[in-house]
Amino acid sequence: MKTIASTDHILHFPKAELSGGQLVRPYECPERWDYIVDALAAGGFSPPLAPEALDMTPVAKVHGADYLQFLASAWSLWEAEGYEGEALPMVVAARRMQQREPEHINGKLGYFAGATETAITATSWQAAQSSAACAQTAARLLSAGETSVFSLCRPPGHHAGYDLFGGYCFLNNAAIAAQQLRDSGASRVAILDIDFHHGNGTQDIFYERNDVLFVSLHGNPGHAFPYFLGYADETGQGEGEGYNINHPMLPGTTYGAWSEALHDSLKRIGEYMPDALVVSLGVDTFERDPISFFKLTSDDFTRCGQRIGQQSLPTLFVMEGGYAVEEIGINTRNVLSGFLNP
Ligand code: 5XA
Ligand code: ZN
Repeated sequence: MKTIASTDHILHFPKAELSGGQLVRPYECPERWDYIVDALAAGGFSPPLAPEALDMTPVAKVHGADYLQFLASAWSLWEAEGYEGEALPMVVAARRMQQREPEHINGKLGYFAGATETAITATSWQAAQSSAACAQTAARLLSAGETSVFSLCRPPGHHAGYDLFGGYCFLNNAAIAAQQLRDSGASRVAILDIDFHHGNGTQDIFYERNDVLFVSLHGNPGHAFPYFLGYADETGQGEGEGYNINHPMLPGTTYGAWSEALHDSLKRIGEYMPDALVVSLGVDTFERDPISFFKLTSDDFTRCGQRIGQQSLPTLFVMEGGYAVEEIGINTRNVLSGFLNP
């Protein structure tokens, strides 16, 4: 299995994340990438390949033009105000307020924010584009005949909606990969999101489409980020009705219950008969993850990978979350090794 990764990931490393009422060192930190690269090398995986240049065509099909313009210009607008810190949203476009993009950067940040913990730095946009390029290159390889590819994306993507950033995400890498696969001839693409957090951005992007099936296993939004999306009764809309499936689960969920949801998800994916599967791979379901509440063990990740491998579908893994940094490498490798040895 080839890995696509960009050293540009280091360009996104905010000093601060707003968490628990404090500015803390971000959980989503560059060492996560290093631990994964090292674990893959130790496991005999081939060295990562750099991505090709990002083609914005599929990006512009899953994100709004105003949003992309905001991401590209946010830092210079912030800097022009003379602010010394990193760009953080401090307001939200709440219920019964205007959904209209303001001119001032503080207004723009609030308008496009899906959450307030995620800072934008001078080089975040470059890192986000390179991360998306990894997913796109991996999708191209899959279309060209590779049976599986791992896209080591950082920053992650599954909370990035059509016109929303947050949850450490700017561009939705999995959605861009799925769109790239569609544009390269796949009739149907399934996205299986096994990150602890609901992939609200991915759901948002494909909610009214039936050419991309979205299935997510995640912490119940009544108890877990992103809090406002991810319930089981969100099933899609219009042509997309029946093509959005959520499996929210409660605190303390272990592999037994989780794997039943995985089994159901893969059954539905099998019935959909996709030409390709994109897996939003987060390992923050791990029992010692600092910001999550599922109880999967490192061995469970191998079982999970094996179960996905049994589908025998062309599969693209896109890295999402996982914050038990010292174990992120082994847990990620276990999923990929399990997949290769189903
Ligand atoms: O999958 N998403 C994450 O791991 C980010 C959660 C951000 C919580 N503030
Ligand atoms: Zn997550």
